[in-house]
Amino acid sequence: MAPGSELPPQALVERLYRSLHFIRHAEEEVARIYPSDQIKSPVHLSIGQEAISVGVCDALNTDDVVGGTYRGHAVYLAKGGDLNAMMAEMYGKITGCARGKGGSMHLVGMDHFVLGTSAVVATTIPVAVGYALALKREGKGRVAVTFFGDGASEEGAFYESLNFAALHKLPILFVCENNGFAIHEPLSKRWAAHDLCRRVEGFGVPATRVTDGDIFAIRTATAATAARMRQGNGPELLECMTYRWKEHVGPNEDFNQNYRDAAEAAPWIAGDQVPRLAAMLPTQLAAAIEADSRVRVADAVRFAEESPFPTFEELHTHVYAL
Ligand SMILES: Cc1ncc(C[n+]2csc(CCOP(=O)(O)OP(=O)(O)O)c2C)c(N)n1
Repeated sequence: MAPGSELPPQALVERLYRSLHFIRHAEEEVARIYPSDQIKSPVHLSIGQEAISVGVCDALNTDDVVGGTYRGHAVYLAKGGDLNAMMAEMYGKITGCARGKGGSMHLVGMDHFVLGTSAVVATTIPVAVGYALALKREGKGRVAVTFFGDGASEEGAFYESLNFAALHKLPILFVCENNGFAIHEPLSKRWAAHDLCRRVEGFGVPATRVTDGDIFAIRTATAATAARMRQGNGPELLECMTYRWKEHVGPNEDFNQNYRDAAEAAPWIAGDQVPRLAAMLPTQLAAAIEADSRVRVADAVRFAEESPFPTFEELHTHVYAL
């Protein structure tokens, strides 16, 4: 928030904090449980990046559509995806959102308009663009949002999607979660030109950058862009600078891996939106929200533990859609 700007209303802070804390705590529990080998799939944690999903999804309508990536826990939950089904999916249980066949990287929740996610970088971008085409034809003013990383923005599928969406004025918001790394490769070794927004504007797609992870700025930018898209103005891009706190895949820190160091993370940790929002709320209210998250996450872990594995016959079901 700009200095001197008005404090946001408490109801908004409360809603954002409820979602942020819930997602942070759910992923911290995933990280804690992971070494026990009960979670049967690799996990790409969003810890440190959650404010993007929460800020964007809070500005959307319930029936707007979002698509994410293998680092998709935060988007899935921020849009209202069911934590029980997500946790069970990671445990490989039949009650999982993909019937235990997809794991952490293949979350789906169409009850809440969450498109399926995928392990293959950038592949979900054109899928969301296709959905945006359907929404435009439907004509009810709904919008689609596709979340992806800076690495995905290097793929041809991204540029083809931008061009197609711009040409057909599709109601899709491209949200780049720019955490500066594709696995261990920093942007400095990958991009000749560092201004993603300018590159995207060359396709006729207006672009906005949020540099500091401010959840209110992300939400405000999304609300403005969604309003323009609902009026038929075509796609836009939001580039959110952010930082991944954990290793690329797995529950640990990796500042000893010689590709980045903890000093780089320090300003992002200092600007963490979770304690920032907690400090804006009355202490008792923040504590009640945190207690509620803990109960919901503990319930989901129990649900996953107690659910059965798929039977052998399940191997042959839901493999192809005919
Ligand atoms: C098409 C494709 N190429 C390469 C990979 C291997 N790979 C997995 S994650 C990843 C990095 C992607 O980085 P980014 O898009 O910035 O997302 P982040 O992991 O930082 O969220 C790569 C190269 C893949 N899964 N799919």
